[in-house]
Amino acid sequence: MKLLVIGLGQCGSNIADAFARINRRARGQRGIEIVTGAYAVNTDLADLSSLHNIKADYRHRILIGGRKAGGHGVGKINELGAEIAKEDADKVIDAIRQTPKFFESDAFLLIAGAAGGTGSGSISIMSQYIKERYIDKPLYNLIVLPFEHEERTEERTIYNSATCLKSANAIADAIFLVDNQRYVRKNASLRNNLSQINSLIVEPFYNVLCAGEEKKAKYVGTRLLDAGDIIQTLSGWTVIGYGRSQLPSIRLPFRSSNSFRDKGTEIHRGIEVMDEAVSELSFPCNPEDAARALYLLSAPSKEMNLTVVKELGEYLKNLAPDAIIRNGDYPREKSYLDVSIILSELRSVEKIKKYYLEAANVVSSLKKRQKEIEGKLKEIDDVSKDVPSLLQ
Ligand SMILES: Nc1nc2c(ncn2[C@@H]2O[C@H](COP(=O)(O)OP(=O)(O)OP(=O)(O)O)[C@@H](O)[C@H]2O)c(=O)[nH]1
Ligand SMILES: [Mg+2]
Repeated sequence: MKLLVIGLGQCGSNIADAFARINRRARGQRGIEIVTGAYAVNTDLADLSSLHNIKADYRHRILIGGRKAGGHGVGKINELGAEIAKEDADKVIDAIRQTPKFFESDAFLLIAGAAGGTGSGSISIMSQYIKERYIDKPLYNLIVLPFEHEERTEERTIYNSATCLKSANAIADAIFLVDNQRYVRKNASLRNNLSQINSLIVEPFYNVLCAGEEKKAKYVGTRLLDAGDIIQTLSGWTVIGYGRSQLPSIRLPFRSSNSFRDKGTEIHRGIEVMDEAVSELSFPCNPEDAARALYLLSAPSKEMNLTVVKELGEYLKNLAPDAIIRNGDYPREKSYLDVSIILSELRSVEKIKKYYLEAANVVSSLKKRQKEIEGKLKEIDDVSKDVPSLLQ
């Protein structure tokens, strides 16, 4: 599957840059393309300059809101991000139109951080413009939710996240949810290493996107996972995850790979890796809430075995009993067994509900505070009425 990737704001642009990097890797290692074009859109000129993989011209690194933001961002005011996106959407559409391989793109992927201003405010607006223009192509969002410490220290964090999620959900065909906090659970030092988090965010997409693009028969699985399977799976709130295990480099010569014991080990290893994929999902959710799911087993062809694929399917069915499950096998990895999982059409996501509820409280407390301020200003006005003004 080939994506046309557009990153909005700093977070979105950095992750789009990471997609451009895995595309380079796919081209170098496997001779295939998984990204038809990668673009960064921002109100902040310095952030656009700091990217590494997206082409460095103005058509790929697009500055918006020049007059309103002066090249310095919108300071977390996502309403301003939305307004600027409406005014400058044409710049992005123009760039997309000129993508040389545009018609090879299977879908759009727009990316943003929910808690900021530019990306949070512009992702739904840009999605709307692009969708109106290209009605035939699916359009997905990938939205990054903030670290816990950001939620505690800045009131706008919750408000921006909730308004961003609600607006995006009304437009995008599916939204990949990514929780920054998930990546610091195991390794707290990652909090200060956004580029490493970004690599972890894009990694599960690598094999999923590559599998359907392989042309050589020896790399095409018995059950090929292609763009059609992925598009059929993606709908509404979505999470992605993957697990991997290094395979032992030497097989004991006296055991044939068909032996009962080897099969048991392979199944066991597959299940362990799938367990890891489920526990490393990009956003906290209950797999039972998924109405659609997909898994891809990638391993060297000699390790690939349909019994393992089938066992993994049964295992996933137990975790997500209501889901329609699609699957694929991909005989490409050299020394790893790798399982990627997508859970989609999640009917309930507790953490999103929490954002909505807390944002509603923020809105009512902001209204209350505004009323108090207006009352106090009126009080001052009232007591000043007998004081002459120098302006008249
Ligand atoms: N995973 C990840 N999160 C990021 C990155 N950069 C920023 N964030 C998160 O994104 C949120 C802030 O959004 P930004 O993208 O910086 O904001 P912006 O869209 O540029 O908007 P303004 O700067 O307000 O104009 C915070 O929750 C950050 O933790 C990144 O490279 N990777
Ligand atoms: Mg910014």
